[in-house]
Amino acid sequence: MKTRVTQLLEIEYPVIQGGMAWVADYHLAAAVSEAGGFGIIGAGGAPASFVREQIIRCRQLTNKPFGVNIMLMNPQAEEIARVAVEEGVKAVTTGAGNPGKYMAMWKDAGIRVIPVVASVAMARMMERGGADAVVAEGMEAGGHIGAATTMTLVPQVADAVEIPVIAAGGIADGRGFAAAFMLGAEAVQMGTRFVAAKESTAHSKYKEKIIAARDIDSEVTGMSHGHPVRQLRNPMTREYLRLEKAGASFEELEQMTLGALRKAVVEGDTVNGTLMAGQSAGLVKGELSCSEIIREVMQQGGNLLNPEYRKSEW
Ligand code: TUI
Repeated sequence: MKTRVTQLLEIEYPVIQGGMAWVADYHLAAAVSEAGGFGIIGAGGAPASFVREQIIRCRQLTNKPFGVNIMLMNPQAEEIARVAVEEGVKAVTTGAGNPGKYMAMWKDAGIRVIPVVASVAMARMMERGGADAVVAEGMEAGGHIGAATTMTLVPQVADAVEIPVIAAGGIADGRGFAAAFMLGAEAVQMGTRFVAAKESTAHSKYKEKIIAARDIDSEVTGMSHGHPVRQLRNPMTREYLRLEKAGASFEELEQMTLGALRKAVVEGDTVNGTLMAGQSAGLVKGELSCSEIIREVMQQGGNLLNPEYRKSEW
């Protein structure tokens, strides 16, 4: 299937894997790219040296293009931005901030720049700054989120910019894929579905929680201090929300979640860990390989779209 995004990234299918901190390592990224999608190494809060190592290892597993996601709140974001240039990755996606100051450097190096945005204003700003595409991520997504839903954000971003739009947030199967295209997207990004992939090195207990999750099993913490994070409900979120309601300070709450994502992903601590996941966890029914996931999404999504979808060639 051909869209402006498959052409931009030189991939077979318009399916992009989210750059999830701790989860999106070179194993997952290489598996998604090998399956014809676009794999992404998530830098999260990692140091630049770790990200470089991940890129090198990914290249040993696949000759296909892949990218790096830079979480802009990482204190080493600037160094990682340079590592992406030095290692010559195909594309950079960014999250949780404005990547404006790095864009010229990436463009000069021929890297495709795809900021993740949660608003129309940010999408417009990114287009003016030279972005090649944007990921419009709705609040159904896991992790750090904005306020708009995917259903409302994607068409408004698609109307506001000329560059291609990639839909994210709440998409986990072919129905979500087809719906995203109907809203004006030319690719989808999925995170939660790939956390539970066979090639994902996330702890089995974390994967099991995603697979067992129902529609209403996620919570948003941190709303009161402007850092909303969607994750699966567990004793940690219950305590966090209790403290937040009681007026606990940002610092106090931060202390509670320090290292909690690692606890969930690496140690499988489902009690004290942050089990980041989107609302689409309720759609994830089992642990499939990346290739099986992409094949299923494309088959179901393609059947739903064809022949109505006119922007793409089949
Ligand atoms: O970035 C994400 N999702 C994330 S980042 C992350 S790491 C983390 N770990 C613990 C606590 C908090 C975060 C986990 N999940 N998605 C992309 C995204 N970007 N969603 C929303 C935004 C965003 C928000 C504000 C993008 C730009 C923005 O601009 C603000 C500004 O600078 O004007």
